[in-house]
Amino acid sequence: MSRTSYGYLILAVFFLVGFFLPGMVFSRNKPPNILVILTDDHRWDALGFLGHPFLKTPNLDRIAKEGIHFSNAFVTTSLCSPSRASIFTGRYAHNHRVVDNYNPLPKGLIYFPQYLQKAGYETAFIGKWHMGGEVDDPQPGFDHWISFKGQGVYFDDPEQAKVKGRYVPQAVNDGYNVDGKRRPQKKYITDELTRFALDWLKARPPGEDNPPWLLYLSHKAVHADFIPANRHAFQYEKQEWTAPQSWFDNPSAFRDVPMWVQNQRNSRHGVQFAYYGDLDLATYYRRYCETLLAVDETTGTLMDALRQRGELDDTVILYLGDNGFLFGEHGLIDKRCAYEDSIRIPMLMRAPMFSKGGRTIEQVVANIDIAPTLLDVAGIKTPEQMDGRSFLPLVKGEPSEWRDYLLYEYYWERNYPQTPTMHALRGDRFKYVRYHGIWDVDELYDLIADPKESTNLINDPEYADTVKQLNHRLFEILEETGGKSMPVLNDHGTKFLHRKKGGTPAAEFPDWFERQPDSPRGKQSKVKNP
Ligand SMILES: [Ca+2]
Repeated sequence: MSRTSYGYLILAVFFLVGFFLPGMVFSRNKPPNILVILTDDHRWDALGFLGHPFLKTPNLDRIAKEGIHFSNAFVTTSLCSPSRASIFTGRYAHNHRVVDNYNPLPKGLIYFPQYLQKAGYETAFIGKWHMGGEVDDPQPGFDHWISFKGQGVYFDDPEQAKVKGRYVPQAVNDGYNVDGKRRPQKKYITDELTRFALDWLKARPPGEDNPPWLLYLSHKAVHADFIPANRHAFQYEKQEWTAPQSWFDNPSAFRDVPMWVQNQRNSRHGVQFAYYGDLDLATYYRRYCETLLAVDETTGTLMDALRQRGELDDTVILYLGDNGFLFGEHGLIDKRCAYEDSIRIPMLMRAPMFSKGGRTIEQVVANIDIAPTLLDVAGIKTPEQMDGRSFLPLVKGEPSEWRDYLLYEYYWERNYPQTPTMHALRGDRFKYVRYHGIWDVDELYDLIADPKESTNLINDPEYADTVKQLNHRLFEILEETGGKSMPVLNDHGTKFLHRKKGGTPAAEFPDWFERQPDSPRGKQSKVKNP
């Protein structure tokens, strides 16, 4: 070979390496795509594979079968906006300061998709944002944006629905904000949001050389008022539902129930005056399950689309709820409190590149861990300001020390004055709840012996040391995470402070709050605080 020929060969090799190698190296190191499906108020136990008496969720069951079920997944604040803010920022509510569903978003929040974007991911947000009141403008971290104001509506025209709902605060019917432009809502919302998600995927041809993507699909479903797709309406009409037992039905089965809980029974968030109406909880629960069916179906549609694109096994799918929902437990409805059905969420992950399927992870994981985990999936270190931690090592089955207790917090809202400010610790066995600014009974439960939280051990001498230790641990975690300064926001929105006339009267103080007066003191004693 002549010198010139060698020269051409070397040039050709350089050309090939220069032209193709970066692409090839990129494809070998290409991190997985990420599909997040968030539902609103989906209870942890509204899943077919957990043995639900009538609800069928074959597609969610499939994620569990081919992936991982997190059987102890929780939120750190059980309310839409604060929980969403924790998911996006990886921070506790006392740090991100989004503590109600009304006030404007604090400046300077950093959302985890911003880091993914910087790392080369293409990102899309589709669905319910619901932070900062009625904000639906494009937010940082997303190349593509479709959202709606506040809670949104299931149908643009309520007459399209077979099931009719009641008025829901903040239900604004103003169509979609699509990358800054208003577009009308045309279909049932769960179907339409899924269609938007499929359209976005369609515009990104699958392929090794294309950037990885994050698709964050955030459903309006299954938030109250529950309005199923017409094809699912009344499907569960004949199903039996048994109301959970509360202290009111069987006082002897409960011990030391806080007065605020007894009082909330007769309030907008209690079974006696639920949403100020005459709500039949059995019917309400059936509608809830029917509304979930479209979420399950469309999750299947998305998984099928990924399979057809050849991307299913290159994509991490994370399905989760933003908080739980009470259907009569403790005499309450809705959320906010620290009881299990309020704070526990469904969480499923399909990640075949990291783990085999059919596993259950029992460690206590939370919404604040989502951002660190998804960044870890993309090979990005957890940013310093985040309070949560990546549970990817648990997914990979790597030995990993995990947290002993998760901090829960809820800050009193003037709009819903029946639920007090509270901090709680949730561990594998014990839950300790400390109320703030209210003259009432704290709580301690042994969740292994008493999963329904009926026997409050807070005043049990046998558990006095446990209470003391957990109180100490609570303040340690508050100190470590900057949680000793509480957010106070401006008053905003309607005050739902009413009680039902002729309903359950105010609760009485427990006997153990009563004591004898001090014995009279001698003349020498000084009265410091007369
Ligand atoms: Ca919610």
